[in-house]
Amino acid sequence: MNHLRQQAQEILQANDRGGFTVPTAGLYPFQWLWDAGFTALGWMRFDEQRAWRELETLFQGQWPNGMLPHIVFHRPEASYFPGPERWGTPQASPPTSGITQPPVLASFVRRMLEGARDRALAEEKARALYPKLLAYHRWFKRARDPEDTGLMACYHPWETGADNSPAWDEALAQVPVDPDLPPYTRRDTGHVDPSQRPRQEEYDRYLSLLEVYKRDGYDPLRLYTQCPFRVASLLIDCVLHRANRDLRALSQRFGFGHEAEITGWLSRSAPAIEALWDEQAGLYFNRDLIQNGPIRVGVSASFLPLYAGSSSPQRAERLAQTLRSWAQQVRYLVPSTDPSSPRFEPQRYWRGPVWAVLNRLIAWGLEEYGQTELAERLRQDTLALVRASGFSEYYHPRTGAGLGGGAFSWTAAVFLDWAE
Ligand code: 2M8
Repeated sequence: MNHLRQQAQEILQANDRGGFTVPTAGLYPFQWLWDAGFTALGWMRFDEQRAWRELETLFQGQWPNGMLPHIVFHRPEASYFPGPERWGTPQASPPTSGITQPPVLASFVRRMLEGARDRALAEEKARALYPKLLAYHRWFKRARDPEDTGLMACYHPWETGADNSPAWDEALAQVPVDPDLPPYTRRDTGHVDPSQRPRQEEYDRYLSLLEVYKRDGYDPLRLYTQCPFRVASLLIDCVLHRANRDLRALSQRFGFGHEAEITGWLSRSAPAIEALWDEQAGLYFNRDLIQNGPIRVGVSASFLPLYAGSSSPQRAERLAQTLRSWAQQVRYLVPSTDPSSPRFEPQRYWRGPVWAVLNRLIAWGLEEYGQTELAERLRQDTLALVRASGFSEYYHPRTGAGLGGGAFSWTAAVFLDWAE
């Protein structure tokens, strides 16, 4: 295992661009929000100073309204599309995208603080990050849940982190392809076999949504009623619920005094997440906010209420049963889509492959509900995939083949954080 640890460290070092870590060279040459969070957990295992720096650099891209964008374009790079020109956001220095991503950061800052060897450094860094995290979470509540429903509106499949998940098929199909869509050339399929990437009709709609944002001046409240793609995503809502619990703990620890405000948010999000439960399916479903109904396809995020901590022990037990039934159909957990779904595609990105980061989040949840055997199974499966196929972006749940980009930062980071 030691040589793999060594290799994982070397991947982070090779992907380091001076203060930020690219997910992988070529395919993703900038800093991504939730990748930065996982990557910081990996850096913590061998260079704590550098781990904190990852997050500080990410927050250089925070918008004045508190929004933390999903990509920070620290310096120009032609190997990725869409770059800053296509996003056309008001944010210039550094340029950024105009949407967010699963807000793992407050939880990871707390975790980094609690596991730090250099306590003084960790206290100083976490205390300094706290107001920025609070501004980000306040933005979520204000901009994405103005009616106080407890669920956040997401405006793009990219925001959910699980871009081409079959959960978004119908909602995305309702997005009209812009008749004046400026021509573009995809770069992703030049790096990765197209059979492992989203389809062209999805990309046309991903890009059409950018034209909507630009026309609407990136006004979040206008988009709240006008955006042709609006979903409540378990990845955003469960990660945010957990992050708010951790933000509240940080507020208390440092004496910032925001506990009552954060408790108010939590008292709305917990029942709203639980309302996504489907008794017959034995898991949670995402929700289409335009059609106002559940999206009935099981995905790996369907287990995340365990990570949020909103589930009852009974529901947690039922979720564990559902996960065991998935395990009958694949060799490696957790496939990103229910393997019995007709939409399951075991090699295509978020439509079937296993992702180390999802395994990590789900396992945290399982552990907290006392499902230690299943949590250990997820850990062992993740380590086995790395041993068999290296540090890939994602893996085939039946063959274990490595898919997507290689020498991948968040896979290396999860390995460093999780291997003994
Ligand atoms: C993938 O998404 C980007 C867009 O954000 C892309 O395909 O261009 C997703 O897997 C996302 O969750 C991840 O953060 C990003 C970088 O690893 O790649």
